[in-house]
Amino acid sequence: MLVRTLKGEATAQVPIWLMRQAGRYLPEYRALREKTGSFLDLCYSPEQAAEATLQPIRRFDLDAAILFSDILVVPDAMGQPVRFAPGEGPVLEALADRVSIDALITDRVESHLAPVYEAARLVRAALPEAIALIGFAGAPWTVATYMIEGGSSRDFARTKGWAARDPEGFDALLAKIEAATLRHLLAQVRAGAQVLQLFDSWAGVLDEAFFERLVIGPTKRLVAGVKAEAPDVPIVGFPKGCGILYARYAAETGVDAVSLDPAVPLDWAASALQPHVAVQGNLDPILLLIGGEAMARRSGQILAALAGGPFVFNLGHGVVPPTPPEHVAELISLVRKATGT
Ligand code: 1CP
Repeated sequence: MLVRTLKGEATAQVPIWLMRQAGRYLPEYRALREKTGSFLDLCYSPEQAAEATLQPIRRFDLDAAILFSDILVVPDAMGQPVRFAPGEGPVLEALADRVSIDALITDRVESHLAPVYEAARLVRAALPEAIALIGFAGAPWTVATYMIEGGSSRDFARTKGWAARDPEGFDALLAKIEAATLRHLLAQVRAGAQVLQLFDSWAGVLDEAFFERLVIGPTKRLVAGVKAEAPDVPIVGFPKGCGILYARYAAETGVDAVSLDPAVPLDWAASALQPHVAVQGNLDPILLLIGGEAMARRSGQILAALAGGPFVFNLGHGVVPPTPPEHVAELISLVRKATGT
């Protein structure tokens, strides 16, 4: 059902899955995490990554599983090692110059990330047929920010500075990330992924000229690359926080669907986006954390505005760790009841 909805078919039911539906808010994930080494060790252990992917599926009536991995496995595969320091987020040795870009390798994605694809195969084999497997990657701009800043950032000053000062060097970096990401997405499809999502978490910090060059351009080329090999796999783009630039993203990149952050107005999404692409979203994860009446009211508004066209219920960003799992069950049940499924 998810696949059909994302391709724009008017399905009778509204599919639902949640970004970060696996992870720390689940006690069984915290228990698994105690038995594994680092976060990356977990991502690279096929049985354990498959287990983390399947945990929310066992607990909840979801329409899709998203492979348990991370967007930063791609720089790791390109020869820029990533580690996740507890409580600090990702740490990479920041790219410094053209020489460090030239040293990146794009052709060992399939071998370095073989355990990730093995996890996808295990998950697909264990999933009921009606539940879709979603593969994903970071979009090149967002991945580039981590590679240049050496981790998370507040202002992306180094990355934007590089893009402005040395456009050819920066484009060479984006082209390398694009090539590695295309290989990563296609390998996930070969391993059983039926939907792909591109996370462009930092698309919202760019002006329109940068957005066109650093978000729309690379996304359009990646989508075309995937479509050439896997035309039947729908692609969801998530250019978080980009405001009315969602309209250009939906019209120009070739994605089948856009995932909306919580700030996108519902009526605007219905009139400006939904005629062109399927939409997914956009409950504020904090309302899932709070639960109860506030969550129910806003979910009703989202469904009323968007369920008339191709629509997938989701959050506007990932589940936050203190979320009570019971609220997830409550949300799914209210979406099922409201849409007669
Ligand atoms: O167990 C832990 O403590 C590690 C926490 C964690 C988890 C559970 C990280 C570290 N990544 C993940 C898994 C993850 N990351 C998934 C799994 C599937 C699911 O959704 O259930 C996905 C899709 C991602 C994607 C991801 N990683 C994004 C894009 C989405 C978003 O959140 O905007 C980004 C930006 C990352 C980078 C990342 N990974 C982890 C951290 C702490 C960060 C940095 C986030 C930041 O800079 O704020």
